[in-house]
Amino acid sequence: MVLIRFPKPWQVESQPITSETTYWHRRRFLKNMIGFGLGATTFPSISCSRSGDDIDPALKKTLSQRTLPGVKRSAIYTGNDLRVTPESETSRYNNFYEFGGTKNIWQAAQSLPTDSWKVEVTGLVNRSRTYDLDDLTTKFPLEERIYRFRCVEAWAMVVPWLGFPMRSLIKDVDPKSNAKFVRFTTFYDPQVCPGPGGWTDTASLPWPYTESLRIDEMAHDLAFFAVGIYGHLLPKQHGAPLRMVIPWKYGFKGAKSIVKIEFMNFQPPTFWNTLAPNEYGFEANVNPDVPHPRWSQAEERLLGTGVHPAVWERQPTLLYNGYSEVAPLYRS
Ligand SMILES: Nc1nc2c(c(=O)[nH]1)N[C@H]1C(S)=C(S)[C@@H](COP(=O)(O)O)O[C@H]1N2
Ligand SMILES: [Mo]
Repeated sequence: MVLIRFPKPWQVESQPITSETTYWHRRRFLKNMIGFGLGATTFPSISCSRSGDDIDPALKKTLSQRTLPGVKRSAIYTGNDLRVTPESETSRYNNFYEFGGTKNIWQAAQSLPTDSWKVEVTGLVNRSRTYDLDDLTTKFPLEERIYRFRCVEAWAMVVPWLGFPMRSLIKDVDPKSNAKFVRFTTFYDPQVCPGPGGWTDTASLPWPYTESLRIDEMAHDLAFFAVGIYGHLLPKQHGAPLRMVIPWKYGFKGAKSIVKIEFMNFQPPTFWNTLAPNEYGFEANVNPDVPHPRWSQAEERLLGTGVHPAVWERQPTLLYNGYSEVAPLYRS
């Protein structure tokens, strides 16, 4: 038997491969790792404005110019005690495997076709709905919420999302009493989505990317659908036009570019949980005391706070990512 040593997540992240994908290296594609050099991504230092900070023109082109005027700031999720991560950092350090296996997918994601977007809501509901782009920004009262965000790979950020609480949608579709879980499905078209590339046969992955919540988790006030970020509509790399934001769970629970929402009476299989159930549990609540099988979760690194991910500032991870108000959901 061959023992393989895996790098710590911050070492992994200096390569154009995420720790989530290293599962596949170990399984079948170890050979491919050798060919991967360091990414060409640069990490300029932080600046402090909420938006429009030193964003280079190529990046700026990917950011929606459409602002959402009149959106009120949440009185509760104000981020007053938080330092917002600059948009120039968050909009080019992304996980979106449909468009590549590196963090540097912001350009590749621009091929996502968002023009006549529809989101179908079906399953165990009394009122099935199909929302179009316009519905998503006009049907539910929008608000801005500043949330902490924590990836399972131990990097973290603070982001001002624009959107609406998931419970507004629940109310609109009126679930039946036997609905217990909800499945969220991401756009997928093999013609448009090259997949992670390099390290696996993309066709063998369980596309489309799906995630799921218990219906009581979805009904919690914190559970949010984002249609915008930093005052404007979501750019494609962040999962336009609609993505999930579940701030007390690891980032992979938040599916991007949602096309379908189904209310169900069983827990459905999901993308990462199917690939590696011991690494990406269904519940996936942020917890400093439960290490990932390949690294500790005790600390997190703040995106963009240094010239390279290896030197980003560290801080202790908080239980439920600091959102302790969700604890009653997990008392049996
Ligand atoms: N469809 C889809 N959604 C996804 C992912 C993905 O690869 N595909 N990655 C997840 C992971 S692991 C993280 S950390 C967040 C990253 O969101 P961001 O790129 O907007 O920061 O998106 C999540 N949603
Ligand atoms: Mo993640």
